[in-house]
Amino acid sequence: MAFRKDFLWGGATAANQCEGGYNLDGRGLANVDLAPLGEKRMGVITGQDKMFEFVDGEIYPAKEAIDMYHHYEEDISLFAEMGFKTYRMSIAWSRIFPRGDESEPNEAGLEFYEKIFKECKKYGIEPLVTITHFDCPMYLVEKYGAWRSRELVGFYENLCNVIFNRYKGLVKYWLTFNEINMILHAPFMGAGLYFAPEDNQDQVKYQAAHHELVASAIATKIAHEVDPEMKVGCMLAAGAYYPYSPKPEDVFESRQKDRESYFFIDVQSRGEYPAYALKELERKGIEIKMEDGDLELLRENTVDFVSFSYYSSRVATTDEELLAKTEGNIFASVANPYLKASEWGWQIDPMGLRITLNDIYDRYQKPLFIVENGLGAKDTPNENGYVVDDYRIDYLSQHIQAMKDAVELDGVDLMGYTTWGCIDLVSAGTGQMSKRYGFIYVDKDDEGNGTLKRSKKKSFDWYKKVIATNGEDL
Ligand code: BGP
Repeated sequence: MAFRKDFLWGGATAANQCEGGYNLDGRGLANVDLAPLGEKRMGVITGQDKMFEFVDGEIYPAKEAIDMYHHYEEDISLFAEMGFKTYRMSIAWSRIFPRGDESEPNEAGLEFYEKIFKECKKYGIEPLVTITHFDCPMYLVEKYGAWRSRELVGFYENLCNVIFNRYKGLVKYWLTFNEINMILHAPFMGAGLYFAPEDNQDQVKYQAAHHELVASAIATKIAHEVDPEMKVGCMLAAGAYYPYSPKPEDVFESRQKDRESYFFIDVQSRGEYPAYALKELERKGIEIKMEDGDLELLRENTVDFVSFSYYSSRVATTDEELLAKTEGNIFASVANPYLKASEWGWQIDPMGLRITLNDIYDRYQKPLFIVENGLGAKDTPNENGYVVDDYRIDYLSQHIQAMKDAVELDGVDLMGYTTWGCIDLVSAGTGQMSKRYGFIYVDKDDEGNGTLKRSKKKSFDWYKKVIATNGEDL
């Protein structure tokens, strides 16, 4: 058998993409509620942007999403029916601290997640909780400039103290920041950062990243103090870079691109700023302000496991003409002529997952956890309301086969796999409902119409079988 006996099979979601109930029981607003649709959604935002004159109608997707706020019992029972061993979800910071800088938490927010965790436990499902999945309370964004301010470290520490103590015994696995490297690519969506025209954006991003890295180390420290059973992981938007050609410059560029992402995990998992990063920061004229004790904190509180999302590999080149075609991609990647793409243009590369798993394992030698992977597709229910999603089954089975190869043939230590959007939810990148990943269909369209009724797709029974056979029968 390829996978461990206690392999953590499951699915993943994020609070604002599925919960809805954006203003219920005292929840405050967050950056992810107010990210604009269209091209600015993932991109750079300036301080003058109209999003700061918030109007109720513009809240999206958290306004309703798939209303898991009221459907969680039904949804978790469906996860249990598939045999989930784990459910990756995130807490919305602004449910627990509506402004973010209060000293006392909002009890109603804490109770909501407690109910969810207890519901999971009822079925023997181990929650895997992302502490921040891109979200930052909007009050902290406006008052402090989000993670550009050192004060955020203290507010995050307070959040961690509260949740670790409250959920001790209920939650064992935690992730500190979803796709921490996204701060470089989607600074507002990913970390609440927006810029004034005079800002040196790289300076702001790396300073904010330092604050997140310190906050992540503090979280790891507190978790281990509160309950030595707790395991804390970092989380990377992964996907190995291939050189476009064997030209040495392309090969070097592909390594540089990988390092851009690995930098974060090098700090979180090895405990220090790597030499290449120090040189690069110096070249860019970036000076990171650190406090006494920061380096020691980072060194002494490395993560227990390394988790990542994988959707596709990427391709790097130094060829200016080819590079010009990558503008607008969230990760600058040239199209790979050997791969097909999904209907949303994401290239499909199961072998790339095996390569990525090997790269990361070679680098860190810690247990790995794939916490996002999946196919975003436009599903159309047939006349019986049933979605025959063979394309999704194909995608997932090929990726699970690649995982198996990495474990069985290459010796990678893999602890679990949670597919992204196990129930249809709102897409982070497009803000649309029609980019679906789930085993469970949710009746809602891009205009917000629909009954929110849940129904099983063909992939539901397929995944159930995969879990029941611990990945033997794909
Ligand atoms: C990751 C995010 C998720 C998620 C996923 C799919 O970057 O962590 O929140 O949404 O990508 O992306 P999309 O929703 O744009 O298809």
